[in-house]
Amino acid sequence: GTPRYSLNWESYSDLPAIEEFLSELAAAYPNLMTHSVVGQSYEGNNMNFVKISTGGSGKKAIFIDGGFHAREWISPSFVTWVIRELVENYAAHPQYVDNIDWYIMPVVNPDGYRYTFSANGDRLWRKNRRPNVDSPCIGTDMNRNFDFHWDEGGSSDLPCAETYNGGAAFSEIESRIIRDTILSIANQTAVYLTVHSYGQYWLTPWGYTAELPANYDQLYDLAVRAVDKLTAVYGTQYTIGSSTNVLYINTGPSDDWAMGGAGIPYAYTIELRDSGAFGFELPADQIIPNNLETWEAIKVVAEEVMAM
Ligand code: ING
Ligand code: ZN
Repeated sequence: GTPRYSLNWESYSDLPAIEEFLSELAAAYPNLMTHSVVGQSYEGNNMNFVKISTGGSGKKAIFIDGGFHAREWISPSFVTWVIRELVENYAAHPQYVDNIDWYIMPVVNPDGYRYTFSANGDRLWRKNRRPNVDSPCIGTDMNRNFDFHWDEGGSSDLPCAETYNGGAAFSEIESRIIRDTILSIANQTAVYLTVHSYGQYWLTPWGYTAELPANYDQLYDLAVRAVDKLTAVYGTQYTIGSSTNVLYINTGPSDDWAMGGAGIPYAYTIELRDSGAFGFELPADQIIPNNLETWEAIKVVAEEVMAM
């Protein structure tokens, strides 16, 4: 039938359309989904938070965020797809919501995201939008702003840099809201997923060292099984490994903090399509294929959490 809301995943949606989708879906499915606002960004945009649950206590949880980097439009587009799949398509696979609580923040850098949609903005903006003191340059890289081995390499102390670390850990209101939201459910959460683009990587911690986490074998094994199901859909190839070993040293990213700071057992950074042909400007006709294949991987993660 005709969707009640404005998202159709045939094009990319700005924050107001995403918020309308969240409100209308939560209103239509109050027994499955709650939508709340857990704070405001620097510019006063909402930090949206979704809980998908059938209630009860003692369930494990999966936390997912999207939109850390403004220009990575496929990220919120995929994360909203996961919400729709769990809620509107609940009856097709009720076990994922009956047995797991899902906590989801689809757009954690709303100021940056809106800036990439603005006629006066910049489609390729990465950081948030808070002006820096004593600098003409705006913004901090929120994925270098988390307090676990913060500023130990692979980030910049220069406000004009794309990987500016903010000058202090958790200097940014958006980072602090993400932190506090995760900490409020951390003891329940088995897996932290942060969704970026591009490159087709399924990354584990650590970013601060080439050494591997103590549970790397389990992290890697689950990633292999998830990516196998992803690849089976259209043949899309992903590279799996720790972010230092696959990409580069980086300190202050959210996945390192989720494991090392918040104590969540499994954390991954997923870098969605593509492998560079279009990069951040992934054509809209790839949204649905990207989302269909990546949802297969999420189901593997959910099955694993159900078996924990
Ligand atoms: N890439 C990530 C970045 O923040 C990354 C790479 C992955 C860093 C995992 C840290 C941890 O630089 C993109 N595309 O943002
Ligand atoms: Zn990113």
